[in-house]
Amino acid sequence: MYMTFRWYGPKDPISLNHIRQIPKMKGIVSSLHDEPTGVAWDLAKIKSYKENIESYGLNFKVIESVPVHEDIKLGRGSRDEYIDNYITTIKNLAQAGLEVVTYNFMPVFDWTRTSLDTPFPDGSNALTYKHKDIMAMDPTSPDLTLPAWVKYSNQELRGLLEAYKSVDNEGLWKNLEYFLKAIAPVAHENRIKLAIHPDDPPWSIFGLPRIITNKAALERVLSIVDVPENGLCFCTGSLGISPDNDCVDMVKTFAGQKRIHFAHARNVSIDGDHDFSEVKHTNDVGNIDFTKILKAYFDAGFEGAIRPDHGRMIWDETGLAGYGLYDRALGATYLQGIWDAFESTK
Ligand SMILES: [Mn+2]
Repeated sequence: MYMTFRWYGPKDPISLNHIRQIPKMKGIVSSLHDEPTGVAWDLAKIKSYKENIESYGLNFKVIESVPVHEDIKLGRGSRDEYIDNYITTIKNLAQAGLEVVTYNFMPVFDWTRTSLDTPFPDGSNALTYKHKDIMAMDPTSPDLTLPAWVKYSNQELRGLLEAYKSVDNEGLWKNLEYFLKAIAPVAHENRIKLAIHPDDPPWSIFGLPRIITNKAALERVLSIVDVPENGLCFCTGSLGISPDNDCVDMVKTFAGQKRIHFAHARNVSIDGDHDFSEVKHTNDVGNIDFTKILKAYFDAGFEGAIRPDHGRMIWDETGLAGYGLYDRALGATYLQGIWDAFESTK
């Protein structure tokens, strides 16, 4: 395992210089954030982005993410063009020396929360989700903006929601299958590891299909194209908010099969039926015990990247919700400490 940190590029308020000061920080996870969804990434741009990161003594092997165009998820006629572009991007990333491509297959909305800054008694704040608040929202209301939503115009959003009415869960699986059967063989040839991120939260919102929600779904993804490169970004913070999901068991299974290519470490507290808060990484709170999770990775001989996923805002820090410096740095050192204890006593 090696420790990484997500960086949103030159516009990120947290600098590479600060990130490299975190103890045992080895690498950066990032993306060409200015590229519109669906285009093929230019090799020269990838190379110069990578060189900049590496000039700080950090490696850059993991892309998070190459976004999947909605036309691919919807199975529209234009998807082949976008898949061709995705293939070009995979080849260019391989040529530039990248190793892992993270993606997700969530329709329209990426990770969704109802509050970005719920205050906690200790003076910190963090992201939280209340299902009844989501259910009361009209996603096409012009007044409504929720965190992490792709910024579609109101009209585009209405069009997309309408289009998804004809795509149920099984339809979305078919479209994922079509996509993976096209790109996984290319990833295999080019030694690029594909890492699908589970749906966050792992249930349907606004009537949209969501399919990457549990162990059976992860098994199904891997079976679509059974090559080692077709794998997972295992996110405890997404899968762990469903009480039916046993994350330790899943790490044992999928890391054991060498199909986890990237690990997200986020602790979450289940506050009620479909309600949750993101909490600190330590095992005195929340539903994820990283001593057990990391032991499962350790026993499986996991060699991939891990990163502290979202963190709280502490010490009066402000910035990108979930992506402050301080709490994620604490998370990284906590996780690294657990790992080092396993290493030194094996
Ligand atoms: Mn995650």
